[in-house]
Amino acid sequence: MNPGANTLREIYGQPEAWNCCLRMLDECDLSQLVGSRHPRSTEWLFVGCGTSYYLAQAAAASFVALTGFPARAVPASEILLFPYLVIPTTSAAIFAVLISRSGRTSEILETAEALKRRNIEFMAITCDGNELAEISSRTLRLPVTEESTVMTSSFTSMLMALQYIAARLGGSDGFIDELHALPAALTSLLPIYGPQLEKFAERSFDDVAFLAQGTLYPLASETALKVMESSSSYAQFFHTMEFRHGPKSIVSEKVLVGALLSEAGYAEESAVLLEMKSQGGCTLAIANRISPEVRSSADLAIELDLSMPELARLVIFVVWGQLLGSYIGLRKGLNPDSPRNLTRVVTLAG
Ligand code: F1P
Repeated sequence: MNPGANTLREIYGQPEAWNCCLRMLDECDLSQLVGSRHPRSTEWLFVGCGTSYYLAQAAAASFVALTGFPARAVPASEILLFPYLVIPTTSAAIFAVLISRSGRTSEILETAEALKRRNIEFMAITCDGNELAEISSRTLRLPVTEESTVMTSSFTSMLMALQYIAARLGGSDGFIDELHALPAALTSLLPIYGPQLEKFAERSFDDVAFLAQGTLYPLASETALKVMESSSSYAQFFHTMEFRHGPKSIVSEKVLVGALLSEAGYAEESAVLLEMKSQGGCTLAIANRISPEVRSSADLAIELDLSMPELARLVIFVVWGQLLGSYIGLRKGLNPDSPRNLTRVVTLAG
């Protein structure tokens, strides 16, 4: 099989994967999963490792935005190593959401056991099921099959499903209609920007940084992780405005600065990207609408031009980093399907 064939098939297959998940969610009795654990009376705590941790962050932010109640995200290791910081003895009731494509990551399985010991209820969301589905009495298993080591369609599908649940709890049926428009939206964007990213990936960089704020920040984190995993390149992520407070000293013509630009913060965030271009960096802008100034300055501009609200199109923001990572990996002669030093599941010996 050609290097990267699985990863690319899974990235380009996301519209179909999302359609399958939406069909399943429309049929699903979500009250069975969530029970009486409404965010009004219970703090939702999203937990994952690696890509699933950034997914947890994006889900928590979506949850806050859609329900108006607080929610947090932590890596599973924090619950295991520093439980008193994550769940202090006086904390209010907690409902945890354990996120794992494989359902086999040992930190997640140990977290499930630790929560059980403390009588903290949780639900699981997974693609493969495995041991996590056995431990958890409330499991949402999505119809997504991924062969690649790196998580692409599993990330976007699980995030979309958690947004779906948040919208149900928040009473935003209109938001669920917006999610149904995602597969067609991505189908029309992929043939435009896929080839442009493949061409863009011919350039080589010494350093890569992705920037975003608000609900887009976890997507910038995942974008950087995809570039690291799929191309064995070092990539960092920052809150966009924080990049000015020191990190910008890395900028040169061999540095790629990519920005996922929000609507609310467009003026301030795009000013950072323009500044990095003026300091000699190579820039990539991803936004729903791109202003003429950013378009003429950026080395690549990806304009989504979608009518749905920003929160509903979060998953579309990460697809370009998935492609960029894979295409850089291929250009470097690597196989993005099985990146160096990585395994599909991380299990730590006890
Ligand atoms: C999460 C994860 C991935 C990473 C690697 C190992 O797994 O850490 O983020 O790319 O392949 O697994 P999971 O708990 O979601 O299965």
